[in-house]
Amino acid sequence: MKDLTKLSKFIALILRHKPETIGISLDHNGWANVGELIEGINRTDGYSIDMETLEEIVRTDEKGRYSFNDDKTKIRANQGHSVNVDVELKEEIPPETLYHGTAERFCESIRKEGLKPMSRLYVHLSKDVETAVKVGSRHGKCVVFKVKTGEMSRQGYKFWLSENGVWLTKNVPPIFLEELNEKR
Ligand code: HQG
Repeated sequence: MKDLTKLSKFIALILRHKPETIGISLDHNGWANVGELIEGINRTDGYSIDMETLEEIVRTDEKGRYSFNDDKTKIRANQGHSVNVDVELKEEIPPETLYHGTAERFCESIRKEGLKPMSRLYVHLSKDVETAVKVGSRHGKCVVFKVKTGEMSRQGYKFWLSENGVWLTKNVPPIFLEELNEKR
């Protein structure tokens, strides 16, 4: 099997954070031109891609990170951006509880300031503890916070659900957070 992980990570970097790495830009809605993306990647040392491989990456990505437009002339990341684009997220009422996995070393600051988007546009929340553990473990020893999203929503905080099922919000004040680690 082809190892598409390296290419997929590079595409995430381009479509979420640094399109300029390959000399392209994203439009207002986060779309990149597919032809430009393929040419740009092929101009980069150590990377090569064709349309078939790009389609395979989009189709098989385990988190559904990317979408094509209808005629596959454009591609974008569904969430996770640091560049300021509007991916036309759907505002939705969240479930009563969502989860956020993070690293132990961030907890003191999170207890004080709540959850902030940091380098991204939104705070990312997971629908179950298992997913939150995976997300948090990317950063170090994992701690999971339970987020009282129902209460937040009733108080007027907005939530969006990305095309690939990630819950997003702008910030979570500490009063809506409850640490779960000691209970697991
Ligand atoms: C932490 C992955 C200190 C926050 C995942 C996190 C996700 C604070 C880190 C998506 C803080 C930012 C996003 C505060 C938040 N003080 N630290 N006040 N507030 N933090 O990677 O949520 O594989 O930007 O807890 O699956 O870990 O890329 O966010 O640990 O859905 O598709 O600051 O990325 O998806 O880290 O992950 P990140 P995240 P992909």
